[in-house]
Amino acid sequence: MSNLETYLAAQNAQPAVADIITTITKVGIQISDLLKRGALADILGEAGNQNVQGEEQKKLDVIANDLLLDALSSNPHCAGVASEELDNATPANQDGDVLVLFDPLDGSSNIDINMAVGTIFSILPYNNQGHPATDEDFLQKGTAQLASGYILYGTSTVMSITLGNGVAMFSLDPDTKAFVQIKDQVQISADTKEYAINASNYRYWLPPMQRYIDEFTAGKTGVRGKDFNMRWVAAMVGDIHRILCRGGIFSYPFDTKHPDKPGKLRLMYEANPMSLLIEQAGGMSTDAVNRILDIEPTSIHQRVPVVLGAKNEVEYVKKLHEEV
Ligand code: AFP
Repeated sequence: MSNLETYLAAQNAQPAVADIITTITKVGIQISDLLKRGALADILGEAGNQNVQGEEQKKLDVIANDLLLDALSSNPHCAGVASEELDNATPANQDGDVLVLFDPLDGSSNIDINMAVGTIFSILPYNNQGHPATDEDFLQKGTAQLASGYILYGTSTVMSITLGNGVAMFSLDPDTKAFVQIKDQVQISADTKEYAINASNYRYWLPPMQRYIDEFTAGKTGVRGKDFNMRWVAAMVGDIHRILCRGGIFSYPFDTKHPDKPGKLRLMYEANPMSLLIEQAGGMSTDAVNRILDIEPTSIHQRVPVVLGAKNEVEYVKKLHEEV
């Protein structure tokens, strides 16, 4: 099995993209080691402050964010970083060729209960060399991404990446600290019997989404004529990894719970990088109607509804929403 470096070389990855991914994996190994020690490394619990989204930060949110920020800022290819945890983008080397966006620790509520969490990243071209990067430089559509991926800290540490030519999966060898390739050209089936959604929000959803899930729960006795299974990791990284491994559909749909927020997930740190992976694996990703990767961002912390995974299911959700 080849390792990450061999894969990046075989893909003819741009030097900047390859170097940035390597930097991110080095931090991923540090985070993975910290998580393994858990309470013994004093990384559990609250940090005692809120992030820009008004969410309580966990100690590990802050640690992971600082590790990534430090490592990427000193990478000469990196012109700037934007993090889910920081109010504004941080400029780095103004002659750098790429911008990096990340959710340092996705699924923070899982940290203290020893469940799966992850790091999500997205790499964009930098088009404003010679000037310090600003928030505006990051406002590029998902289609502009040069690469995206995630590192999942689960029972083992795995990483999925795409450079726009399919999805490859790697597993961290804890002895050699190398990411070893375990899958190439990952593909998602167009149909599925498994769905992921936080159904406690049912009453806040739009009628088409309520109807869609009603059809699932009716199982064999309903219009779909088959039984479905439900899984929810509460860390998007975990749900997307499951879908890349065995298929499925995931949604954090539009809801009226917080009228000022059209969805829970962040376009730039979660929806775009995951949508690129899902599309590259033959799946589909929408906000229920529109392709996520075509959304023109208006702010770096923008939120969007998300419906992604098995192509035929995502098409069906779109049809239900368009019929209304
Ligand atoms: P954090 O970004 O606070 O870690 O939240 C994780 C997440 O954005 C996403 O990874 C999950 O799918 C979703 O939230 C879980 O949301 P619920 O708390 O509503 O289950």
